[in-house]
Amino acid sequence: MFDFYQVSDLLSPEEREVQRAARRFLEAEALPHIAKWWEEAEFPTHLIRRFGEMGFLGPSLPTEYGGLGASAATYGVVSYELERIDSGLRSFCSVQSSLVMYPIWAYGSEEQKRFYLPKLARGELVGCFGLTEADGGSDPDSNMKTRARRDGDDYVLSGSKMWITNGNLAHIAIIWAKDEEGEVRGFIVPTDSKGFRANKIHHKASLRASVTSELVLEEVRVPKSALLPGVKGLKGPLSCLTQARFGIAWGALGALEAVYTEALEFAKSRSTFGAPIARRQLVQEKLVRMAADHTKGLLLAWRLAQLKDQGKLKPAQVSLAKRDNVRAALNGARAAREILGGSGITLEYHSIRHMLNLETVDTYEGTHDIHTLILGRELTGENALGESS
Ligand code: TGC
Ligand code: FAD
Repeated sequence: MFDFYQVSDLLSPEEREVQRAARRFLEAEALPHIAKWWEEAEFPTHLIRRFGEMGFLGPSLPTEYGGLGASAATYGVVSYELERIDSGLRSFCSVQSSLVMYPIWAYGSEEQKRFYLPKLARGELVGCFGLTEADGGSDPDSNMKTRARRDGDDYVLSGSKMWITNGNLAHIAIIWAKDEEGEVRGFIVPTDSKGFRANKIHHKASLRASVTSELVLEEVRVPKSALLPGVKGLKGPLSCLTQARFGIAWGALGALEAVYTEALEFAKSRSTFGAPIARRQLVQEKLVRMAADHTKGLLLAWRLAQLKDQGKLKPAQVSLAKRDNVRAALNGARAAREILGGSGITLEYHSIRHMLNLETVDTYEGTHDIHTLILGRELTGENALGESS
């Protein structure tokens, strides 16, 4: 494991053991097959229950609801190990843990928590999170056309969602819609409801080992007990994004470790002009940049986990870590691909797969530039996002 500043010494023995166990499991069960799954645009559904057994699904939630009551860093190291194999595996677990289990835990009724959370933790049920719509995901408030109309004891949902991870795998969808007062509300919608349709998005050149879908809701009727009663307004979905972005800040570094170690090994064994390319200053500069970014990113992620456990975490701090760690991983993957030369364009090596995946990771959960503007607003008090924000 690459850990230049021994950040793992800052983890508890339990956190280190979770990380070791996750690495052992994923190296045995996923690493040998990931290139094939990615090439064939296949998500390994047979691993979902195994992820549950390993405690990858909602580890931070209390044990009474099926979680492990684990620390923030535990969720972090699990995300790291998953994304060290592929961003698509981390995405599956991010959505299930942070975007489906978290809102049910934070905003659900006791009945909803007891019914859904243990099944989601075991991987018996899969969820997805529908916030983004086709007209501009960066501004989910102004662009939200999905509506929830009250009709007696029911709500009737109409609209569509775009780019939804796990959409075609999910048994339930957390759908964010505006009610008749124009307030954003969250609903737990069974995907076998009449009028609900998921259309798989094909021809992706990124995150291919992950299912991405369009969701269509045509007058989908759900009982009022499907409403998440504990939150109103955009802060509902945005608070879920804070949880997921925290995991991504760790996860991206797993991908960066994978491409760095691959490029380092290649550079040591590849000789041109009478010496290994690892002896060349231009190659060393790229490797040093990757190692430095990984080291700084890990310290950032670890400190963020402490702040999270202490209840002091600010969303803008998460924006900084998501923005910088993902861009560092993307730049590292591009450099690793370059060090590998022609070999770097094939799926025999991992770097180009990580590089292409990280293009999505740089875009979802708030694009790089949106996080820049969130941080700019935090630092200056001036809003450069635009008129409606
Ligand atoms: P703004 O005025 O900033 O905020 C509205 C209310 O929300 C609160 N808030 C937050 N709360 C918790 N966590 C956060 N990160 C929060 N950010 C804001 C805020 O305090 C306010 O509360 P209140 O009580 O005053 O009402 O709203 P805005 O319209 O100006 O928002 C702008 C912006 C840019 C921050 C927001 O729209 C944004 O984050 N846009 C990016 C959208 C995004 O990230 N979408 C991701 C969709 S899900 C996804 O990509 C899943 S990929 C999963 C995978 O496969 O891994
Ligand atoms: P837009 O918002 O249209 O942005 C286009 C470009 O304009 C970007 O470069 C952006 O940075 C820039 N831009 C936008 N506004 C500004 C501004 N004010 N100033 C400067 N530049 C600006 N969403 C979900 O709800 N659930 C999911 O599970 C989910 N999974 C996803 C999986 C994949 C594979 C992908 C690709 C996306 C997923 N998303 C999901 C959606 C994702 O969150 C959005 O793609 C993202 O928020 C950006 O929205 P957009 O694609 O509509 O781009």
